[in-house]
Amino acid sequence: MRGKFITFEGGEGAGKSTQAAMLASRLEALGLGVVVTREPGGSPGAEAIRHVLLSGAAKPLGADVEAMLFAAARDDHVRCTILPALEAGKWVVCDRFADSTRVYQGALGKVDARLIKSLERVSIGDLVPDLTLILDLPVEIGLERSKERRGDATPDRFEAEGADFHQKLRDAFRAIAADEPQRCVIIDAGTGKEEVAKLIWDAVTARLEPDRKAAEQPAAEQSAPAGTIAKKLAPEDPDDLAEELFAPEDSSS
Ligand code: T5A
Repeated sequence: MRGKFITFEGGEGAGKSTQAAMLASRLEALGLGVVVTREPGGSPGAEAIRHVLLSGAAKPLGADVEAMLFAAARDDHVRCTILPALEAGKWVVCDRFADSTRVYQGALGKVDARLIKSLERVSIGDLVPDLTLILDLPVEIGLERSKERRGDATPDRFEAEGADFHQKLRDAFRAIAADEPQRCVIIDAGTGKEEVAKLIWDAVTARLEPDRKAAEQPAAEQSAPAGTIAKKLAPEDPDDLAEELFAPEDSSS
């Protein structure tokens, strides 16, 4: 039985990584096999492209080229990580996906909609998330959270943009949710982690019935094999998600 594909979207500091980890733990507790992943990144090739994009190295090349690089990363991620996991019956929980390109490069970067569409067709084909959770909160709260988490580190390519940019991001994500209500649910992410997690769980259970799917799943699929990324997470420390999942490989080996 094919797994389900859930994506998290929203602005900076909305709590996507935190909630992706919390949701994965909850799905795993039902006995479902779960893979948590992220974009840009989520596969070795895509992680290499992530560095180019978030360092700002590609910014001088323009928004079209950045959109192509996000699509190249997505192509590798879909082929190497997402599709194999779904075909193995696992649930894939992904921190950002194609809506981020529509919003950051399309709505904000003014990349032509036809190019965005073509890149989507090449990189994801007919893969559409079963559910997209759009974490929505006032811009100033999200930026404050990002700042706190970053500490003394330099803001990345997109965190460094101004408040007006982030407000437009918020509006663009809300517009996608309004256009595609069958796929997207807006989640009020401005409250505490547990309250947000409850809203998310309510949406996931209403739309995807994980309890029923876990009961139907063959026993062989129920315990995810080693390598399921979410297995590495302790439910109480979702903030360590990125560090745990995507630590750079040892270049000496
Ligand atoms: N991008 C990405 C594009 O331009 N195009 C694309 O196609 C794609 C895929 C990715 C960047 O790339 C851009 C968008 C991004 O700018 P990233 O480092 O992966 O960069 O950054 P983000 O996805 O923006 O992730 P962030 O880490 O900034 O935000 P999250 O994941 O939404 O937030 P999270 O969970 O890390 O939480 C941030 C802090 O807030 C706290 C957490 O503990 C953490 O400290 N927090 C809360 N505090 C209070 N209450 C809550 N409810 C909280 N939830 C979390």
